[in-house]
Amino acid sequence: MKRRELALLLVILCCFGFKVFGQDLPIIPVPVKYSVQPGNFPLAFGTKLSFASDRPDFVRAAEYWQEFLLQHIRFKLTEVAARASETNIIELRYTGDIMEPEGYRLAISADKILIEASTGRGIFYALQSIRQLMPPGIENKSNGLNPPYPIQCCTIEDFPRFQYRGLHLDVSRHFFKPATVKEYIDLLALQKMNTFHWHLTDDQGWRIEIKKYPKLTTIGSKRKQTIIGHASAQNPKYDGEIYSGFYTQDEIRDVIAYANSRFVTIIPEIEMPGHALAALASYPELGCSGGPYEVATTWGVFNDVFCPSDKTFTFLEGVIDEVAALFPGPYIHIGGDECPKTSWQNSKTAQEIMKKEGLKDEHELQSYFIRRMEKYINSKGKKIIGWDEILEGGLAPNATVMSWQGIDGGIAAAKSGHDAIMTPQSHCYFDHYQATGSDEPLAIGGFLPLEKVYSYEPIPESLSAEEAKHILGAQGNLWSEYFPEPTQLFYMAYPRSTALAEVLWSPKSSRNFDSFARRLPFFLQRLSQNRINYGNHINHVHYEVLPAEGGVKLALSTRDKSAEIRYSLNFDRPGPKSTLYVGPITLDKNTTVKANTFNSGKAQGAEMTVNFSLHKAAGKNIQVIDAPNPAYNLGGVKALSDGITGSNFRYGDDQWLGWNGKEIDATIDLGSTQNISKMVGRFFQANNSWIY
Ligand code: TNX
Repeated sequence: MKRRELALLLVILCCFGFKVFGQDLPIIPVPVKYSVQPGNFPLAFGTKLSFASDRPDFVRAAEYWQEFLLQHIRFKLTEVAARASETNIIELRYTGDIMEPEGYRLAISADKILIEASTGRGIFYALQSIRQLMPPGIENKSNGLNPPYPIQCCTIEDFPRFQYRGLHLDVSRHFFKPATVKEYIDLLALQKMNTFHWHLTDDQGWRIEIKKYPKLTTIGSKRKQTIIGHASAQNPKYDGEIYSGFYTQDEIRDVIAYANSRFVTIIPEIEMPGHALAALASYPELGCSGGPYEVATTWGVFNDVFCPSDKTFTFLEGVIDEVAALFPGPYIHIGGDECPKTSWQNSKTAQEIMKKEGLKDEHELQSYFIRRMEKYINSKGKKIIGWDEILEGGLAPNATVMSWQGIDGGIAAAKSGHDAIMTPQSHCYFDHYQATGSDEPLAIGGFLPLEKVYSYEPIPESLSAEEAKHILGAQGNLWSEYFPEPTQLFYMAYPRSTALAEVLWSPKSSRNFDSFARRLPFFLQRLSQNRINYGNHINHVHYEVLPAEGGVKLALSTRDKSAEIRYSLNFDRPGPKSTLYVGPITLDKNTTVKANTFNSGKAQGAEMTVNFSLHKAAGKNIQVIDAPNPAYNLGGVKALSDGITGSNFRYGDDQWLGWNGKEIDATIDLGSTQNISKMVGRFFQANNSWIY
């Protein structure tokens, strides 16, 4: 080879090498340590599998993998005994030297994949990393992809930061079939989460068969109708249709087995003493007034709750007997949240119990209720978890607190030596809006975009290192009032739960939103191939209004750095040939700006529309004396005079501001003395949401 050719080859090799070595692995959560090598392992017919067959959890991981491959690429690997010289093999090897119980080491070279772990769980997570390295197309069970399936050569060392990595699902407000629940579990395991919190009972429906109390499902699983639209609407309408659904115990067992094959623990939740209307409608003698009660048809908190009578405890113990026998996990969640005390205040039975037990108020009665149930549940060999209201009136001795109203419940629990799981509404409620567009589907309220989830730090600053050990992890909650269908559920859960998964698994020091955003498209492709609907906001166009002479300038941006932004100013839908955005757009007359992101000529996000109206105050500096209420201040005060007109107010809106008990005293600086003939403001009223 001539010297010039050699030099050229070296340059090419260097470029190639740089590209390979410099790249991210498309794995979420990002592994603790990894390095990428050139080449790949070609998984094909004839690829072998060996595993530590004397270890049941290794066998379970191997069976999962064989089943996964059969479903997705239509063949299994040939099982062989491990031999050092074997090539074209995936080896699941036991190693005692990996201390983290969920950790693994993975070495992928062109002729062998070696996974080492001390548990089947670690092996399972390595397999999820391999799954994410395989072409996304294989996710689609009817894919036409043929082997070999290339798997990038690399080495990985990985283990989770937190032991509790959960997702919750409310199946009471809306029922999700076992097949959907399984899909939900499969995806949470794909992102290395390990706990599924199954919210099985609430006011709007009892969803688990209890053989001893058949009316829970013949009556309690049905409501006569369901509210249409938001529960805060002035004149709510109802659909007039019976809504029902429950899981038989066989179906529950089947879901448990499915979760077990994916190393997912299920925590069943049986709500008490509040959120109990469905149970009371079935057995009215369990309420303080004796009923009759009706399974709820709207959303909210209801005054009728379990009466703390012996009848109630006998009933709940009967329920717990069956629940404890069904679910193999260590925890039973007993709810404990949002229990109004009015029915106890008005009840002779409740007041007598308070007297007899020396309880000074109804909060102590709530605590008595929970402690009594805890004792029973402990006697069944299980531990309780409750929402943070179980702190009211004194915490039950062995309880774990799920901190939802903020982080204070978690802090109080940890400081008193109790375990806590963090699920603050501010960062973990995936039933809240994820974007501000007026095309977002109706949600309960709030505003929780992807970045905010990603920025979540589960360990509160005020805890010492010792106390922080009680923070087991965190969980995303999916309350289903506003998403009746699986497609809507997944839209709310993804990719926000993916962001939380990385928060919970990856080291705090490697958390980086730009890196996450680069890896996310691969994960989303995988979801698409599984026909999973998700919120595709990573490549939305965001705008910022900048002041400019005679109008404003509109700056556009997107978090997807690989996409270009194109826009139109004439109501046309932006297409791949529309004007390319290169810098802030001057707006000096009434204009509608529409924009989208494009990659290889294909629209990526949802279209952004901004209606600009020119007036003297547009884009001018505005100052207020009292700041808006933080819950209604997403766009900052400049939203009042940016020239952009808000549409109908919705939660998560960044164009409307709200003040609570304060005057709106604002000064707009027009920059010079000007004649004003007219001043226009727009106001919004929604009495049921306390907006006047
Ligand atoms: C509060 S979080 C509730 C649920 C609702 C949810 C809606 C909790 C323990 N209770 O009953 O569904 O808000 O976001």
